[in-house]
Amino acid sequence: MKSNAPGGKDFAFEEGKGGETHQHVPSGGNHKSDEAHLTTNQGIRVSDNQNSLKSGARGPVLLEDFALREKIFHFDHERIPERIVHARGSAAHGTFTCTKAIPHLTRAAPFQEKGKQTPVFTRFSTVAGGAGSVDTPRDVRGFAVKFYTDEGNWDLVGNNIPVFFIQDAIKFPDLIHSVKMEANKGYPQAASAHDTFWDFISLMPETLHMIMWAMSDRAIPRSLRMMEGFGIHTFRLVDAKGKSTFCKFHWKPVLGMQSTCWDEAVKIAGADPDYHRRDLYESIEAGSFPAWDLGIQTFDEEFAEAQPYDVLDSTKLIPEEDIPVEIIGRMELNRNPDNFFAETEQAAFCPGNVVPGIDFTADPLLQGRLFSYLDTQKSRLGTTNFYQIPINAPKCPMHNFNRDGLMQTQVPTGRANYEPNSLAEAGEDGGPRECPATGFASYSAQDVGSEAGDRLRVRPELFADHYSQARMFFLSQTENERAHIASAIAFELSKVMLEHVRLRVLSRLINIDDDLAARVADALGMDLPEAAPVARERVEMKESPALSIHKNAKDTLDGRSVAVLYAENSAKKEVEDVCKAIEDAGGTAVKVAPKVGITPAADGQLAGSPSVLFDAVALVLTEDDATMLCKESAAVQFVMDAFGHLKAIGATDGAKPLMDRAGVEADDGVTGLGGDFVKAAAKRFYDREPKVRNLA
Ligand code: HDE
Repeated sequence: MKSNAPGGKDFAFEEGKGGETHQHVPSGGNHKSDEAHLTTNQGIRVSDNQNSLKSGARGPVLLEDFALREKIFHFDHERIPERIVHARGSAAHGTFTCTKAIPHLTRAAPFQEKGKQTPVFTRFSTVAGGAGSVDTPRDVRGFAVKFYTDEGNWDLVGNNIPVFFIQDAIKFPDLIHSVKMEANKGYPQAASAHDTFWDFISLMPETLHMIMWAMSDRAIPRSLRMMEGFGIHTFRLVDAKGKSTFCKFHWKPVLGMQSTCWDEAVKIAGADPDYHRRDLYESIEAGSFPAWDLGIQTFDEEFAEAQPYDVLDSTKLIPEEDIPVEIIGRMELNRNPDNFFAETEQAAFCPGNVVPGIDFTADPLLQGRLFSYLDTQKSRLGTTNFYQIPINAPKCPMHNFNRDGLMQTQVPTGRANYEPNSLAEAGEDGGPRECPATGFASYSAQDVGSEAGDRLRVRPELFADHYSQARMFFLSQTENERAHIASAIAFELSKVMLEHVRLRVLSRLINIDDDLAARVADALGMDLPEAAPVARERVEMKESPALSIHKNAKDTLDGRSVAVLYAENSAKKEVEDVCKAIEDAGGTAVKVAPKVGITPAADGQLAGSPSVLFDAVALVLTEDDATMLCKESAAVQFVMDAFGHLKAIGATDGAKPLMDRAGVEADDGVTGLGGDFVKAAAKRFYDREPKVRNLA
């Protein structure tokens, strides 16, 4: 009998009973506990989970089969609407530990004592793609943290870029409509390189600062563990006496920042669409817990008033060189969700969830978000009771008189469902009661520069400066990083079929930097148009080295993985030695060979393990094997890509034919297999870039 089940048993037929008309009782009742019994949702034990109930062996299926009906009915309704943005995401549980108490700034529970721990749940996401899209498109990444504090849930719902595209929430639906797949075509998926996005961008110059970031390497991170996070808006910290301090939140990755090359990101999308999700999951399973330091930039009204930008404008940042980031804690993600749907998918983040000690400002983007997230959860999760889903429920006591509603899972007892009441059943004082002394009290003063006034649909004056910070960002990058921005814009615009849109973008780029505009125009083969008129003159801002990834890169093998390519004739010891050296230096060695079953056994087969999935490669090959692999395109591409993506290549002498075939040229990143290689593997070789890419 043909087998289709683990252990060689075919569950659809009962063996030894000689005929398909018999009902089958699977696995022979050897389960002891009640939990082992498969039941319906009503708790009725299921006798056969392989065959529906039929009238005769070949007869019609009977409608009375409630086990079948229930199973299919439930399956049919398994999906819920995906998030309108940030649909594709990966999350983990963890702990936030306060490393520097700041009670002088805020009474927020997580920051009261050094060493204080607060559980968190953190979800990372791409923005534009659907839930099933790939992990590595050019896109902003969401960075949302739910702190289950002693005084309620605080959601810090940020991104990996410190500024946003728009200044006012009223433009958000327009922005998202423009970037999502085009309304008539249903494509492109998870890509900003198309007409409608750039049409919108070119008509809305306030987007240009963030465009510089989105076209930079920030938007193609190597790993979720290697990117920064930002709360973006200016928030308020409020101390126990009610004193308020403005605050911007920052997350700094302990592994350092790192990005991929664009060509690499594109290839990863095919080789492993789950690249970031897998990396997050596997690192936690391996006990190598991703971590970020939480930092704050704090300032007062006097500072705010003195800046050439408005601190309530989410398209502007505060340079770290002006207000240094003060580290106050560390978040470690140390537990994967048990169930993706129940936790990651149902997690409902709301920027409106703040706790005593944290408050909002009048940033018009933030204010709009306060409505949107609550509203969207109702649409996604179907009920106002979504806060009762375990991942969303606070871990501190929660009592109120909100009642009933769809999918109510709590069973409040007694008659007292209003406040005040004087029924003894609800506690001696008829509680729960409001708590003026310790409850959340909104900060009462106005924000800097804002005054009660006429009802106007206008923006503050400084919001009209769209170019100063875009220029500051561009000029703060290294030469290579600037070239990446120019090529990314040229690439995106090359996918824009409307010439007038391309021209309009170019006319705006001139206002950021002449050289940038000229490079993009040249890459497109277009003439530069006149500069677009500006709403407000640019001011020259100092460069901010903190904005560059390359200037702040950390050379480390921590969290990085190195492929060791070998073949049938490779010396086993050489393979094992290089793997050990990599592991000793804190990296992960992954053995790759044309055949997985050779000795030592490989972790991955060459064709399915391209070098784009690794941070560096070691080639442990004999000359014969290397010559044989010259005829294997996967092997040639493996080496060519490692070189083209600026990775270290450590090689035996025998690997030379393959390296020659792949066009590898000597440089500091091309080494033997000793200590030099392990050192080189901890970084990328940007000096090599002009050899493999046009940086003009
Ligand atoms: Fe969001 N955003 N957003 N956003 N956003 C959502 O809420 C919205 C904005 C961000 O992992 C939605 O639960 C508006 C800025 C993240 O579940 C929705 C505006 C920042 C996530 C929504 C913004 C973000 C979302 C969709 C302009 C960075 C994923 C699903 C006023 C500070 C959270 C959902 C997760 C998700 C609305 C702008 C970050 C529709 C109206 C600025 C990380 O409510």
